[in-house]
Amino acid sequence: MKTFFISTAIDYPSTAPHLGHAYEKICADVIARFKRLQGFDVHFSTGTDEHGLKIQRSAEKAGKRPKEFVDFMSSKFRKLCDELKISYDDFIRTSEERHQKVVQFIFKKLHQAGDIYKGFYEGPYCTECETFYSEEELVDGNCPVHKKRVERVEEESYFFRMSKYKDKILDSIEGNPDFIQPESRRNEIINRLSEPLKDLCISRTDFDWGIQLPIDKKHVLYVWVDALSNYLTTIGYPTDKFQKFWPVDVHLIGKDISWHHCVIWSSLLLSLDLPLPKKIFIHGFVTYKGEKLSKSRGLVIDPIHLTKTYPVDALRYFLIREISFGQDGAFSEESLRIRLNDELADVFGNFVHRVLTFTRDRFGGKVPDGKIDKKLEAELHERAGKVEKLLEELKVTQALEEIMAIAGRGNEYFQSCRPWEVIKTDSKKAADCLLNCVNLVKVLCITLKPFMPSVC
Ligand code: ME8
Repeated sequence: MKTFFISTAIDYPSTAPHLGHAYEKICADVIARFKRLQGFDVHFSTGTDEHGLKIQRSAEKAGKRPKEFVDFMSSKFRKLCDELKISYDDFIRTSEERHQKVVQFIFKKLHQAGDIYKGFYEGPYCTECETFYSEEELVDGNCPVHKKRVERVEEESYFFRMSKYKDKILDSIEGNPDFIQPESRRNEIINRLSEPLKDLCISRTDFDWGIQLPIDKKHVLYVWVDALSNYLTTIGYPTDKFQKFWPVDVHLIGKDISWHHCVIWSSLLLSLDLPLPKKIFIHGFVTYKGEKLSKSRGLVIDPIHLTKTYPVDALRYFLIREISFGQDGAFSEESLRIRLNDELADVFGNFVHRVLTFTRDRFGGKVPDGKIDKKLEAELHERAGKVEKLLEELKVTQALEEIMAIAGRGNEYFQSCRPWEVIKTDSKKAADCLLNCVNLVKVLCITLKPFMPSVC
C-alpha cells in the first residue's frame, strides 16, 4: 500500500490554543482524510512543543512545575483537535520519554558526524519565538516577528555546523520547485540563503527545562532542535515504521517558522544522512481586525468557543473557503455567518434537502430506478476528477470552490427537470431526475468528506 506522512507544527502550550492553531490542523486534516480516501496508508502527526525557556517561564508565572503545567496545557490542544474532528494518528508531546530517547540518539549521530563543537555564544535571543537573531535582523532592537525587546545571551554553548550544509540546501531548493511551496515563500528562503549561513547555537545552560545533552549534562538542547526532531519520533526513528514513512510527504507549517523548517531542519537531516522532506508547505496567517492572531499580543479568538457556537463542519468549511491556502486571510464572525447562510445553507444544504425530502416523500425513501443521464454523469466524473487533482496539488481552497460549484449545478439540474411538476403526469421522468440528483448528492458527499466529515 502506498504511504503518506503529513505533519503539522507542534504548538507551544504556553497559553491556550488560538484560531491559527485550529486552522493549521484543519488544513492538514483535510489532506490526510483525502489521502485516506485515495487508499493511502496515512500517518498524520500533530502535538505540542513543551520544552524551553518560554514554557519554563509560563509555568513559573502559573505557579506550577513545568511538567505539571504542560500536562494541563497540552490537554487543551488535544481537546481542540478532538473537537475539530482532527483525524491525527499521533499526538506527540516532546516531554514524552519516547521523544527524549530519539533526541538523544539524534544528538549522538550529529556528534559522530563531527558536526557538534563547543564555543561561546553572544547575541540577541527572542524567547517568544525561541530564536537566535543577528544584530542586523533586529528591527529597532526588537524581534522582527514579535516586535518585542530581545534578550542577550552570553554563555558557553555547543554549536551545530549548519554552515556546512548551505550549498546542499540551496541546491535542493533550486533543483526541486516542489520542495518549498508556495513559490513566494520559496523565494524568501533562497534570498536569505544568499547571505552567509552561520553555525547554529544548540545548547543553553541558564535554565534546565529541556533535554540534557548526552555529552554534557550541564547543557540542555536548544528547543528548536528538540522540537523539529518530533517528526522522526512520531514515526519511530530508526525503526521499520520510520523506513516506511520517511521522507515525509508534507510538513505543513505557518510562515513564521519557515526558516526553522527549510534551513535548520534540512541541515540536521543532511547531517543525519537522511533524505529531505518531499514538501514543506507554508500557509499564511489567520488575521483578526487586520492583525495576526497572537497569544503573546493578546489577539486571541478561542476556537473552542467557536465550536460551541457553530457546527464544527461549518467552521472547518469557512476557514478553508475564506482563507486562500498559502495566503493570509481574515476571520470575522460576520463573514462566517454569511458563508454559512449563503453557501452552506442556500446552495449545498438546499440541494441536498430538496433531493432527500423528495425521495422520502415521493419514493418511499428509496432511490428510484431510472435512466442515468449520461451527459450529467460525464460532467460529474470530470468535476470530481478536477477536485481530486486540485487536492493532490494541495489547492484546498480551490477544491472546495469546485465542490460548491457541483452543488450549484445540482440545484440547477433539479430546478430544470422540475420533478414536483413532472411527477403529476410522468412519474418515470421524475424518477429519472431524482436518480441523477441522488447520484449528484453522492458525489458531493464523497468529495466533501475530507472537509466536512460529520455532515457527509
Ligand atoms: O511555532 N494563523 O509553535 P506556535 C495561522 N512550537 N497559523 C498560525 C498563526 C496564525 N495567526 N499563529 C501561529 C511554534 N500559527 C513551534 C513549532 S514545529 C517543530 C515547532 C502557526 O504555537 C505557526 O505558524 O507558535 C505554527 O505553524 C503553528 O501555528 C504553531 O505555532
